[in-house]
Amino acid sequence: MRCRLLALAALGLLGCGDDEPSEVDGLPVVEGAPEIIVVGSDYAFDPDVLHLVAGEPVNVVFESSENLHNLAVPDAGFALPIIGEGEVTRGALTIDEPGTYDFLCTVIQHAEEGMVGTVEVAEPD
Ligand SMILES: [Cu+2]
Repeated sequence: MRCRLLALAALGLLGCGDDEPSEVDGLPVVEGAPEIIVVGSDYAFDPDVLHLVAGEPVNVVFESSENLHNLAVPDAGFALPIIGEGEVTRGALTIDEPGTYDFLCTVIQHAEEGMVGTVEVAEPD
């Protein structure tokens, strides 16, 4: 796609198209850990079940496809920043105890509207 605002884009004033989400500083990531990509929208997560192995980090990559959202696992002390449409943020999530954990969007009323999911943490082999 051609971009008529290339000069402005080059100055960093405007994005050029919407092919690449813009990165927002998140949490530290673990080099080489598997990635789980989760997309937040009004008002759902896709996927809404994340599979981890106890003690093994995954890099959670969270994108917003519309409006302001984040992804938090309160019982793991994990919360990515709230991002806007077309943005992406990431951070490593490690949970040491096998079990089932809730994740949610912490923007007011979003969890109530359906932005909830489950982290399934399996026993290591
Ligand atoms: Cu939300």
